[in-house]
Amino acid sequence: MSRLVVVSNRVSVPDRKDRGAQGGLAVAMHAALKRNSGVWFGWSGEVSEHPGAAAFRDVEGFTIATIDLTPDDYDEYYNGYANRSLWPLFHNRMGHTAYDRLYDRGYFRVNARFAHAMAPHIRRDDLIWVHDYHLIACAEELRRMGSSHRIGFFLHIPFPPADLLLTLSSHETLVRGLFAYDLLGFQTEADLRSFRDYVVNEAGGVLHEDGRLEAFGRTIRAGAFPIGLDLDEFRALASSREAGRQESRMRRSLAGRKMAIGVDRLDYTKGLENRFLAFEQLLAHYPEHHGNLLLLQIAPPSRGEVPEYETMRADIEHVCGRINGRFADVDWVPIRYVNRGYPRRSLGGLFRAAHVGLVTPLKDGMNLVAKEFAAAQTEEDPGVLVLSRFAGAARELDGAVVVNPYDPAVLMDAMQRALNMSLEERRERFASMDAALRRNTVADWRDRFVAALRDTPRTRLSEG
Ligand code: ADQ
Repeated sequence: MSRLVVVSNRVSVPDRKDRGAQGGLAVAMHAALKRNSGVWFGWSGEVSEHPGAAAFRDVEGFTIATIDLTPDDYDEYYNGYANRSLWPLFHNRMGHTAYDRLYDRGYFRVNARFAHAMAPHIRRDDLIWVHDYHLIACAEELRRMGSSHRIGFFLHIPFPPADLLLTLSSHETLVRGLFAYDLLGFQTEADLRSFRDYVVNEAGGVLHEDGRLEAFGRTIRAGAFPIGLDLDEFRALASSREAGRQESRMRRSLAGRKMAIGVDRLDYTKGLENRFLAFEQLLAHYPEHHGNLLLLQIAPPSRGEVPEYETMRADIEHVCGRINGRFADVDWVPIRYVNRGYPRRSLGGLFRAAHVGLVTPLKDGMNLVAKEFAAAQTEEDPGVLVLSRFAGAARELDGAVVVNPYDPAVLMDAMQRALNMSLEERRERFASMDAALRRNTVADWRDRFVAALRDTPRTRLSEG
């Protein structure tokens, strides 16, 4: 069987001591790499003036290969084009998008460096699977070097509408880069539609009846492959002793009050400010919640070197402080705002102690926290998930209360409804979400993508 080569910005090293510390995605990739004696290739996380060749190390049954970045690479490719241009634009946040030629050049340079560093280590029959927006241009460089491998790409974040993509001067270069792959995977049908729309209406491409897309002299396949959860693993974590301890600790501190919970990286796409404003309206409209309800928001900071994140952090702290000042009493604070991450085991316990899960991003590729909240619930007394319609997860989790996160009044109504929902309705909703989680686990997602990639015909070099 052919080897699997996974390429992503960061690699995840298996942790034998604490499997629960790894996300489901990492665990699923490790299993596939092990099965295929594969290689996981990515950035080491180190920045150095003179990065050498790739460093290799063998872990349980597969190989990890990493390269360092230079300080310019780090600024232009990682903090620049990936996190200040592509990330905001692909999440419909044009106001946060940086347009900077230096970033463009840095991105394509580093993508080429990835390709050159890995090329000597790829075998003839390897399947190559590239992940996410950091490395869109990787395959094109491999093709330039003569690669005729089957190469697939999965985009973990949304694909933007054409009008937004067109604001990037490098839009055509990017999409041409995507056509160097054999198979493209998106989180949802809506993302796939946005991509097709660009290809057909902006790039003069053709959508064939069987779904293949033709443009830039190549014909490729593209499909929706929504990512799933390692359901058994997460359920086991949520039932672990540590989760139980965290749940009891939380319940003791709640002392009979109800709790809504949010767990997000501190990111402007996650809709935290709107969530807080909606919670404020809830307290203003329904005084019965005073002293009887709290919002626990866990939000570890991320991307602190990107200026937009600093501004957003200050804005959120301001809103949170104002709301707490307005409503708090000597023995009750409405929002507990926590800027640190918790191990996934603990999160499972906290999710179980919550009556409502608030997952209200303004835009999100999938959002695994939504699936994790649903998975952690028990049939006896399930909590209610309030979920943004703009998260990919909303297309699958039809048992959630689906909301428009931009409108605080809508969000307030949804919270009130969730807090007062009958046990019968909560159980029905839980059953429907449970079925959706079972239908599509992270292993199903991975296997479907790899099988589809294996099925694509090998690229003829004259095409490349
Ligand atoms: P992310 O934007 O990182 O991922 P998400 O899918 O919500 O977002 O979370 C990934 C993991 O991080 C989850 O397993 C979650 O438990 C953990 N996590 C998030 N916040 C945490 C916190 N405060 N403390 C501890 N752990 C936390 C990108 C896309 C998503 C897509 C994933 C996978 O942006 O839309 O779902 O990739 O494809």
